[in-house]
Amino acid sequence: MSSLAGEVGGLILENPVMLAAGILGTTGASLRRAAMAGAGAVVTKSVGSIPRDGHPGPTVVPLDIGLINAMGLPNPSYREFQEEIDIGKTGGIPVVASIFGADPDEFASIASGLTADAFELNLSCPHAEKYGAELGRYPEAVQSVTKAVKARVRVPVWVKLTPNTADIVELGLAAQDGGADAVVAINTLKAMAIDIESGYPILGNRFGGLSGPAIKPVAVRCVYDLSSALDIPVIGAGGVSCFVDAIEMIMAGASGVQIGTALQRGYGVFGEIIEGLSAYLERRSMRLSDLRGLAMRRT
Ligand code: RRO
Repeated sequence: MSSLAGEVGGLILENPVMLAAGILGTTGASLRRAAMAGAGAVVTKSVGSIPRDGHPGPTVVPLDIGLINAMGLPNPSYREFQEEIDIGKTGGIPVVASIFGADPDEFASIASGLTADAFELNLSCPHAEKYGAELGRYPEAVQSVTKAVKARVRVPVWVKLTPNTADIVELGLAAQDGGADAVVAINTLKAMAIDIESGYPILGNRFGGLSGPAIKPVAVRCVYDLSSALDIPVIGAGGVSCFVDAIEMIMAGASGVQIGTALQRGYGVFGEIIEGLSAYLERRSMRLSDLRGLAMRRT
């Protein structure tokens, strides 16, 4: 068996295939199940400083090409969430806490109040007032939030970037300047769907974030651009559904990949991707590091 083990953004992982922040990271039991299914690391649902119910429903629009969600950062607050992280840890792999706040101080106080193997800063949710991309589309905010969290924790800090910008590299460089250990690209693309019978937007929040196969080419392009410009690792997320997609991300420069929407098919997706990746490397007598950034060759 070819080894998929290695370092990704300051964490030593058995394999580079992770659970993305989102629906399955809301409980310790689901984090643990992802670990048991073979994930190399798991990222929690984003947590903030006070409990939030999230947006009014409907919160999800299923599409043939992916889905649009506007969950609205529902979470019980970081104080109530430590227990879930601790249960997730019994899966035996790193648990990365995704956190959100409205400013550098709020991010830093949440990070210092939680124990996790790493933090992923959500500076990219496309549909939450005062949070996510409302901060994360400004390079100065990305840098100052990252710097504030780095000053307060001793574990790796990843920054999840928004694709809803003219220049994602500018945001990646800001995260790097703030001391980030890695960037994660991408969060969902701002989107909407309209019910043609009523003439109203379907989502309770009107707007949401598009994920799944539809956004994979955008994610691959963002990973490629970021990998070309940054010195820190890039973790690819966005529409990765099978091992071919994972390889594409790695060839674009990704050090690891995160799986979200594809988990609608069940936890077995982790095993499929890991086995496919392993068999591909074995067939070609290659190591994972031989694939990384292959598409950046100029000759
Ligand atoms: O909770 C959400 O609605 C949500 C979040 Br925090 C995010 O980062 N991205 C997204 O598409 N939805």
